[in-house]
Amino acid sequence: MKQVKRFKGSSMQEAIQQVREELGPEAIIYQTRRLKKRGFWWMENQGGVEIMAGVEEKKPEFSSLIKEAAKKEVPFPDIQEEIRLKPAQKISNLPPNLEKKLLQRGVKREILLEMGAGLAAVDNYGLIKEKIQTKLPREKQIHPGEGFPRVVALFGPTGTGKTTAVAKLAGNFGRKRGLRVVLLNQDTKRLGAEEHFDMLARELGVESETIFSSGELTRAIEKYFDADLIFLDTAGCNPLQREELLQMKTIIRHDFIDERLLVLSINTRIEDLTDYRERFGEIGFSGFVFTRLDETQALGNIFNLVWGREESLCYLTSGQGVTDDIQALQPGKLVDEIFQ
Ligand SMILES: Nc1nc2c(ncn2[C@@H]2O[C@H](COP(=O)(O)OP(=O)(O)OP(=O)(O)O)[C@@H](O)[C@H]2O)c(=O)[nH]1
Ligand SMILES: [Mg+2]
Repeated sequence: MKQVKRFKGSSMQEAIQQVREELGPEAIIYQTRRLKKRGFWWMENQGGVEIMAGVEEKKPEFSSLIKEAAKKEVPFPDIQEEIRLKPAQKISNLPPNLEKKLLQRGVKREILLEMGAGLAAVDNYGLIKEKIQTKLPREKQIHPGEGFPRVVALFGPTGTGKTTAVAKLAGNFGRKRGLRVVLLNQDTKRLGAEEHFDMLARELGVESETIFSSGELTRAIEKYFDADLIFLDTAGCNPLQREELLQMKTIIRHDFIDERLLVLSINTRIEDLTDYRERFGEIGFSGFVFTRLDETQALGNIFNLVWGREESLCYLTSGQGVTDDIQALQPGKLVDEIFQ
């Protein structure tokens, strides 16, 4: 350890000798300095020397450290035990196992808090399920018009499965239930969209038409006034482009449209999904179609998007097939699925 010593009035030789007497013959002199005589005579500073000296601490040899360590048996910490003993970082009032499952399925923390808020400590799983269900949309189907066709438009970001969902709905109401269904297509933007649409309609055995303006939409709806259902497929819309959103609004807000369904692919980042919901919300919609349920475990995104909201229609698709894999959301089943 180094230390600095001052020797007033001493010569350098005297001071070094004194250091060696104090610290022993192995003392190392690191630095020396002569102190100048300064100040007035009554001040004590009479010059001298300042020495920085010290004795090197002997470090034990590395090999002896190892030998020493080998003598002591120090067990590794039991990590599993630590994890188990860590205080549970619970977020909500929900039972810990259920909360863990919901988190794993992607339910957001704020929704968990709300889910837990209405629960009592004595609630069993049955009661919890019932309470959660009340905040989800009730099972509701698109119903055909009476005397007039019911017009249902699907819209949303590009590639989310709008055309596929329109075909699935047409297949369900047309071929399966024997209703008169007409398909309208507003997508003239994407290459081959019209041909693809016509081909789907032929395959499903329903009439179809492409429209280029809201005036044409009016005329088409009037033309098929005796149909039960008209499904309108729209071009993919980037909600971050204000212009595109406004153009979509002029079509979607058409007076003759009864239901406006926002089509979202459920395996999208929840931040983007929430953002889309808000941006397309400016246009206004009455329900959702969530697609690609077959490609994700993150059913929690459905909870995140519909929890406590008013839109009541909600369809789920789970495959590329055009005639199957679409059903109305059944809140009981969704909760069962997520509780499993
Ligand atoms: N796995 C799976 N694939 C789907 C589902 N729905 C649609 N797809 C597929 O997603 C792709 C895009 O589907 P489209 O129906 O063309 O999507 P879109 O929203 O009409 O696309 P744009 O008109 O270009 O905006 C196709 O390959 C579909 O087969 C689904 O529920 N599950
Ligand atoms: Mg399409």
